Amino acid sequence: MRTTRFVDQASILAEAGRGGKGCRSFYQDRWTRHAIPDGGDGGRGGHVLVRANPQLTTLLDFQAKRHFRAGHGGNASSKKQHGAQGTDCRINVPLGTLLWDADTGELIQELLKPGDEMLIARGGAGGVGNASKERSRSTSSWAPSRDIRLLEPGKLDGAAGERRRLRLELKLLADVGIVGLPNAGKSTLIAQISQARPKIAPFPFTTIHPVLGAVTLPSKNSVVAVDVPGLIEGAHRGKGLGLEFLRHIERTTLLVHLIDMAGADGRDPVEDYETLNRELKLYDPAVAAKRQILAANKMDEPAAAKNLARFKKKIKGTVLPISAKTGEGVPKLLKKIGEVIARLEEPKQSRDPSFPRKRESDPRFSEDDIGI
Ligand SMILES: Nc1nc2c(ncn2[C@@H]2O[C@H](COP(=O)(O)OP(=O)(O)OP(=O)(O)O)[C@@H](O)[C@H]2O)c(=O)[nH]1
Ligand SMILES: [Mg+2]
Repeated sequence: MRTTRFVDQASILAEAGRGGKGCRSFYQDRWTRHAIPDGGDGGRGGHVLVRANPQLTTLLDFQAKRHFRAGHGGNASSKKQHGAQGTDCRINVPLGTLLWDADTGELIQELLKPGDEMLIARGGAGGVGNASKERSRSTSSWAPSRDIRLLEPGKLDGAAGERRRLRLELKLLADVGIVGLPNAGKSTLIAQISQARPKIAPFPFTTIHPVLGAVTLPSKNSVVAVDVPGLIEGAHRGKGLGLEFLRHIERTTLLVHLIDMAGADGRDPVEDYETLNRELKLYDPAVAAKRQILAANKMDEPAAAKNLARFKKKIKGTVLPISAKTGEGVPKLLKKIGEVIARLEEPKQSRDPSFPRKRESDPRFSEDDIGI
């Protein structure tokens, strides 16, 4: 599903429900005339939970709704009738969402698998009714008049529910990140290999947010690719669309580095290649050290063959010539992606989730496919 707007950060307030009031009531025993406590307990307040929902791909909904409240617990009544439990509130977020405590700045949890659920604000306990006091005493030493005096009135009230301010951050879960300068043909490639239909146009910054696509490999395995907006020289200083969307390639297993080999608008493919790697490094050395498959795009253009020969002389490593437009060379690229993924795949959980951008280097990095 394609959303019209992509949002990958949000702030929300979660308020769990208050516990219901316990009841203090007595009935008089018909024969002994003793007053017997029969007040029920208050119901627990509802919890607020966050759940990973694979149907979602953006945090857009949290621009409209930011305040989430669970239901309060019901009050108890006589005849040992307990109050109803407050309704839990479930917040659905896309896979790959990180939950941060907005007050302490601590990472609470990453939600990576469908159905992963995390309790973020606990509902208050229900108040204790006086019948519950009766249960804790031995029946033989039970004395009704003393019991009335001993019952602490404070305990009848339900406890307040937790209240928490959270920051949500989405880092898409994808296996393959397609990176390159603007106009390199990234969107053309993802449209060629998946059902994704991003906008394609002969000018830079056509893609303004990441686009996911499911790709079937020759081995029949399916992987998820992400097309991220193009980077330009100075992106780390906020030029162009900046590095804002690079968080979405942090979890990928490998990168397909696409180079416009036709050198449109007088661009030099070698320079383009170096610029992109430099910007990746300035963003996060661990991202720059990710395994890359180099693909020389636009090989259907007349100038491409000469440029490729020059490129190969300067940059060591394998370069796969392709045309994202005609599909030429694309099956070979998919085969290569399959081979590399099979070797590198591992659970997509960052090893140090509290400091996702402070990883020093990635030991999966090897030099045989790339030139850095
Ligand atoms: N001749 C030729 N043109 C291509 C090829 N791949 C892409 N193009 C053209 O290059 C232009 C840019 O393609 P896009 O796919 O939009 O490029 P992009 O890398 O997604 O660009 P941004 O979203 O701006 O970063 C379009 O006019 C495409 O038709 C190719 O293999 N051969
Ligand atoms: Mg694009």
